[in-house]
Parts: sequence; C-alpha cells; structure tokens
Amino acid sequence: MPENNPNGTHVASSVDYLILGCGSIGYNVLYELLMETDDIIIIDHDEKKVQDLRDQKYEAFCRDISDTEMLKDIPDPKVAFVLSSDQKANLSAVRTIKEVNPSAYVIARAVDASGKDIYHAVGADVVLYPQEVFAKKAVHHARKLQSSRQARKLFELLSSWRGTLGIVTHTNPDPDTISSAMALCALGKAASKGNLNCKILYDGKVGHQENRAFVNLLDIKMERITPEARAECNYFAIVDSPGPGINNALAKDDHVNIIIDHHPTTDTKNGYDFIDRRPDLGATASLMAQYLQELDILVDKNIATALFYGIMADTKSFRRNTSPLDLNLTAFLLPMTDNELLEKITSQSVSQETLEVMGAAIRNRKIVSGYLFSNVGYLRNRDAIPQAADMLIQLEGVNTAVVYGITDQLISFSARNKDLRLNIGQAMAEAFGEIGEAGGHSTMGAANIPLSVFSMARNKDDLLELIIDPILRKFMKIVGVEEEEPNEV
Ligand SMILES: [Mn+2]
Repeated sequence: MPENNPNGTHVASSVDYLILGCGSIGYNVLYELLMETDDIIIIDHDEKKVQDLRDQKYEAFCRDISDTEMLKDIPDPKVAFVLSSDQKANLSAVRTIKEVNPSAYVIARAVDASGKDIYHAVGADVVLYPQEVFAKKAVHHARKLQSSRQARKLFELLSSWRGTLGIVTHTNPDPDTISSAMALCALGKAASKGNLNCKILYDGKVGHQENRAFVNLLDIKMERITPEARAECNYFAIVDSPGPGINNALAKDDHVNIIIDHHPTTDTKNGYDFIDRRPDLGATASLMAQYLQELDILVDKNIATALFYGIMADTKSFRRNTSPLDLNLTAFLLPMTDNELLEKITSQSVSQETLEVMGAAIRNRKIVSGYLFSNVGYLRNRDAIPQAADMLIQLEGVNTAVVYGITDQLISFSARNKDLRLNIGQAMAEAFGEIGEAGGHSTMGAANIPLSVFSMARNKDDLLELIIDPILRKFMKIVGVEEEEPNEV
C-alpha cells in the first residue's frame, strides 16, 4: 500500500480517488476502485469505521465532511466521490472540494430525487440518485433478458423446422424489409443447420435508385411472390410489416408463422408461432441485428452491410425515430460492414422520373396554415413521392407535408410531420384507412388507395382531380386545418 501512514499523513501531493462517506455505497465504490488501484483516501465521521478501514490497511481519516477544514493535509484528489446519506453534509463537501481544488472531478450522491439540481449548482460534475440508478439498471436487465429470450425462442423454432420458409417483405420493398429478410434467412439456415430452405418473397417494385443498387450490389436473391412460389413454402414469416394483408402481398386471413416488425399497430390477432413487434425501434433491421448479436451468430459481410444500410435508410441517417438501441446495434454492425459497398449504394444517381416528380412537387405545392399539400399527378414509380415529402418538409414555415400522386394501380400519399401535437400516421389511418391502406408513425405516414375503389375509368390526372378534394377535405378536418384560401409560396 503506497504512502499509507497510520498517523494519517499522506506524502504525495495528489491522490487518484477520495471517498467522502463510507457507508454501504461508499464501501462498494471502494471495493470497485480497488480492482484498479489502491491510491484511495477515505474520509468518514464514524471513528470505529475509520479504525476498521485502517486495520484493513486502507488510508482513512476520521473527519466531518461538512467541515470546511476537512481537506486539511489531504492531497488533491483527481476524482472525489461524495457519498454520505446526509444531503446537507454532501452539498457542503462538494462546495469545499471545488473551492480547494477546482480541477477535481466530483461525483455526488443525491439523497432525494429533487436535490439533484442543487448539487450541480454547487459544482458537482455528476449527480447520482442511487434509487434511480438501480431502477434504470433493473429495467435494462429486464429488457435485455426479454430480447435474449425472444432471440432464443426464434432460434429454437427455426431449428425445429424442415422444408421451406417464405420470408415476405412489404410491398415495394425497401432496404429495411429486405435486409431483415436476409438476416432471417441467415438465422434460419444457422438454426436448422441448413435443413430449412429460406426464400425472400416480394411484390411491387424496387423503385428508389438506391434500393435497386442495394439489391444488385449486395447480390440479394428475391423472388416475386406468385401462387407457385407460395405453394412451395411450408412456413411464412413477415418482416417489417405488422401482419398479413397490411402492406404486403398476403391476404388478411393467410396463415403466418412469424411476425417481426417495428410499426405501431392496433392488430391484436394472435396465433403466430413467433411475434416480435417493437414500435420503439427505428428499423426492423435493428431488431434483426439484435437477434444476431444475442445469438452470437457470425454475420456475413453482405448481411451486416445490408442491415447497417437498412437502419440508416429507415432512420434517415439517424434523424428519424432513432432510439439509443438503434445506435448501439449500428455500432455492433459497423466493424463488419463493407465501406466500399456502402459508398456505392449511397452514391446512386437520381432517375429522370424522380427528378421530374420532385420538380412537380415543388411547383404544385399549396400551403394552408403550416400544412403543405402537393399533387405530383401521374407517375410510374411511387417511390419518388416519399422523397418529395422528405424534401418539402424542410421548407420554412411548413410543419406537415403531404405529397400525393396516382400510379396505374393506386393513389399514393406520403406525409412528413414536425408538429409535435399531431400523429400523422394516426391521422392518415383515420382519413384513409377505410378506403385503402394507411398508417405510420408520429413523424411520417403513408396511404395507398387502390383505384379499384373508384368505379369510373377515366384519364388518370382527371380522376385524381375529381376524387382528391373530398379525400383531402376529410384529412384537413381530422388534423384541424381551418378552411382558408391556400397561399402558394
Ligand atoms: Mn421499417
């Protein structure tokens, strides 16, 4: 034990750690620190305790920590822990330390939850309220346990299956749903030791230029979902959509074994072999990354890159619906990703049509009390609509942007929202849910209304003009836009 002297004089000019108050918390801190160093000084007012510590060869002093002279002859601490159960004494101790040695890093114990701010005011660098620390840790463990239990459950289920698992993406698959499907494929193969054949089934188009590059560059094998392809499957999984018939090619009453998703849903149907819905996550790809992490499954470079890009794309590079867990899991994937591939995927050129749709969205915008509406007319590829909505929500004075257009099969809406009072996903569901598919989160929503809803066959642009007014009026009523003349900005 260096510089330890039973007379209580320390010869060095500084000490690594100073512990003020050595009750049960102080003692535990001492115990933790001893794993790293024994350059520690303890101050407590209890004579017997101090003697006990000295008997154990620790450097301890019997002083009252609320005494402004308590640091006399004690070397400057690099870090001081103020841990007694007396709020007043703790506050006084923090003040004394900061006065005598302003560069010391002070970690203080708040004795009640409301006292935290006062400690900061007197100079504490970190304030911990033990009850809160315990609660956070306990909940964290419970969550971790829950997720590893889910991962193991999925693994066991997949290991017991033989035959073919069809993994269904959502319609017009994006990187989140595609990468999640890839990861589930890998998990299925690992769990069944190759006895389960997995295929990714999709419908609609892979529209966005980056998404097409994503599929090509990562060499992703996907099959269009046909009756023949479906007939080959013994089991079905849905990734990145809340259930059968919700934004995917399956029918509402189709039997599905696995659902893994992050969209909020009111669907209460059960009877699935496995279900994991986590609306608090920014991407389904995060959830899949967590399974791979929990199960310690070796992640192939393409899958890691795909999941990484899936999380990035769904969270708009961590600016939308991103939780700390999304970031942790992205960090987990990072060392396994292929930077060159990522660079190639993200530097794709914009198609002519996308550019034209963006142009139309800018030209045709109308703004009513912070709500922007823009009709982009007829288009072949609906993927340009959310891109236009992403762009227009950035316009000054706009809190909510709704962009819509018509394709050969449907009228498609995409909405973005910055107004904290409005849940745009809910508003879309309320306005359009009866005539089509609609939903989303508080900051983003979408709706697709199949043209089969409208019996008249006409010129597409006319049809859009004709039906859009009553639909939009319903939406405006739901979100509470006052009727006034729109201003073009
Ligand atoms: Mn998603």
